[in-house]
Amino acid sequence: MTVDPARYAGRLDRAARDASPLPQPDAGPDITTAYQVQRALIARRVARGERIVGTKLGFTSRAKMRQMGVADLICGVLTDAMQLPDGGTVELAGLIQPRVEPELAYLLRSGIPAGVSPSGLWGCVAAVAPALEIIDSRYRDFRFALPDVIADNTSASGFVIGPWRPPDMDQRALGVVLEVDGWPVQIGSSGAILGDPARALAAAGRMAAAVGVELAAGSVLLAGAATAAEPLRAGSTVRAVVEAVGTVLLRVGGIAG
Ligand code: OOG
Ligand code: MG
Repeated sequence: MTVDPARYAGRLDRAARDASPLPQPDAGPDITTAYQVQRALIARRVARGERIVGTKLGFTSRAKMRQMGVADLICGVLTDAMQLPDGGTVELAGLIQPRVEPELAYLLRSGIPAGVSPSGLWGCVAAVAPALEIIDSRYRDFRFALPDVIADNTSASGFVIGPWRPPDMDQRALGVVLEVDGWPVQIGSSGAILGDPARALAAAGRMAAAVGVELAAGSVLLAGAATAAEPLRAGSTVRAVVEAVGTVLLRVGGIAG
């Protein structure tokens, strides 16, 4: 199937705005075309006044690959309209099938050069914070092949960042807990992120160069979920706790049912 990136982006954009999912494409785009669709999708948001504030990686942990049935790193774009304040409330109306996952966020001091040395890597990072990502596939039932989810801006929908702090702790094996209403529902380790989140930073440098995404100074990088994602439920409170890094909180609007 030949895919017209602008038309495909228009369909994905409308699906998100109408909160009405698309059926799985019979034969989606190839990976290169999928990133063109993603760029066209972001261009529509920018044309509406949204500002690009960061980049996200997806499928950096086995837990996520297993949950979604795919096995390759992907990257997407974050805009200011997707960000919620720490402790803020997300409304479910307007979303299709939102899920939440615990992440580490990095504040970039500079771009990450492709092939940067491990010691040079941390020089590109100003701060680290606990984060929650809200994902919401525009494909029915969260079912897609890899190019489809790339086109859909890697299911990006929202994100919350906790307090920033200097990235001076050893980040290879920090406990990560996703809590809903005080109960731990997913437990993992920062080591689940490619064995060491530093590898996610290096991968972001490589991927950004390969797919033409800019890792700007002052922008945010979400390194990818350390655990599987959980459905967002009305009236609940979600918290991510990352050992030695901190906690971040999200409230879900509506009444628990
Ligand atoms: C794609 C997004 C993956 C992550 O952290 O691995 C992602 C999806 O699960 O629909 O954001
Ligand atoms: Mg994620």
